[in-house]
Amino acid sequence: MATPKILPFCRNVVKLNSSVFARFISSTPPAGTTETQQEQLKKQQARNEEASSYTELVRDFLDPAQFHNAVKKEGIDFYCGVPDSLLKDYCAYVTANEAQDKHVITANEGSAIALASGYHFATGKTAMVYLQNSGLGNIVNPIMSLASPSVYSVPMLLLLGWRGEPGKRDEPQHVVQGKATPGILAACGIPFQVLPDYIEGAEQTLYTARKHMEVSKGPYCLLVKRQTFLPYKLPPSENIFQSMPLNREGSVDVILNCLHDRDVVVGTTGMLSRELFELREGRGQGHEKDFLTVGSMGHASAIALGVSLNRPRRQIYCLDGDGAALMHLGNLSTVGSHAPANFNHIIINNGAHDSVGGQPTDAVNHDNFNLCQVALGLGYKQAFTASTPDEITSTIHAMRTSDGPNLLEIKVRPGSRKDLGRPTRSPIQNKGDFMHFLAIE
Ligand SMILES: Cc1ncc(C[n+]2csc(CCOP(=O)(O)OP(=O)(O)O)c2C)c(N)n1
Ligand SMILES: [Mg+2]
Repeated sequence: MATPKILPFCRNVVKLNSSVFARFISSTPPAGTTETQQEQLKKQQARNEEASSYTELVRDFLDPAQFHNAVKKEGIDFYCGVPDSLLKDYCAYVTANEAQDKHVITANEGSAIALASGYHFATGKTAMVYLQNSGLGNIVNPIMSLASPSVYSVPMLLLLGWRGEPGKRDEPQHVVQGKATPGILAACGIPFQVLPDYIEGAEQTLYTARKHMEVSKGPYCLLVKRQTFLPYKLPPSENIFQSMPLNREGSVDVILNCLHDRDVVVGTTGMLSRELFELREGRGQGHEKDFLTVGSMGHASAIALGVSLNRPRRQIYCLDGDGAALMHLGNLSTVGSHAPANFNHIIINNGAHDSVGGQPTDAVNHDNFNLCQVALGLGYKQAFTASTPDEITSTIHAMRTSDGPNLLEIKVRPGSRKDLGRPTRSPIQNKGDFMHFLAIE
């Protein structure tokens, strides 16, 4: 583990803080921020002003543009990874400002490590891989057996969103992962330090990272705490998803109208499961029919497969996301080859990682991207697409009356309610309720 180097300018920290303070309190919110973000920023500016000469109480933020320039100065000019909500402003900046051949959003984090390795083999240069710490599990194998200094020795800068950082409120799965994060990095032999939230500190840290990678010729990681970056909002992209009649929550509402009492639902990671939970509340229903896959992104379909193979008389509906389905696309092959007749895979496709900031997935290339062909090619019996309430309703009825596995891709527009809550039942309670429900013959 790297011990952070004492910064030469630490002695000037008060001077620095006051200059940052002056810059921050006098600045107008950056372009591209939403109204809520602007309000939050104004509140923070007011708090900073109240801090007055207690400059140590002033909160700093990293400007994504300044940070990106600093990254480039260290010779890094290729970026890949899977988006994260803590990194969303930086990811949005990279998505909006980097050329397509310099920035690749990969299907999963492990693939980003491999892609960064290929980039290094071809150019001799160092890439950045960004990811949420939930994705650490996905990178362990390619880090240990590909990038490690003792194997192929590939330098790469990991930018890791630290969900569940000790001392911060977060969901149970993130608390578990957050606590384990430094230990996992250490066990993988990856040196790391926290990314400072002010530009001079960030520059120094990037310099340290580069020097370290020059010597070790292996990965180096910067841990990003929540609210490190100033807001940066992705400019709206023009694609067919924007014009779809329903958003994700609207489509889940229509699906619920089509389900029967004993039908089983497995919801994917992110906002879909939160919306599913709230829709049930709104209907005055319990939550026992729904397994909410709060973590384990991409694995909802395998969970649903495990249920469907062992509860053949129940209809199983896996409500998946495009990003999640792509993350572990191999699951579709396993479903196709085991072919349970009661398996219904509904992929709510908004062409984006909507839950973590709306960065595009490969599904956004709707002209040459076809989930139905993939599913049929892997052994699903039927595959449909729909976008209106009527199409969804008639397709779900058709799926019910014929043997699966079935795939329904619902094209929706990105976006969610601003007041979306979080499930009030814990994962353990959810599991208990769900198992009771599955036990009913
Ligand atoms: C392994 C892993 N990587 C990244 C994340 C962070 N994450 C949570 S939801 C999500 C986006 C999911 O996109 P999609 O499946 O298309 O659903 P949408 O949010 O668009 O409804 C991401 C990247 C995670 N939870 N786990
Ligand atoms: Mg999506």
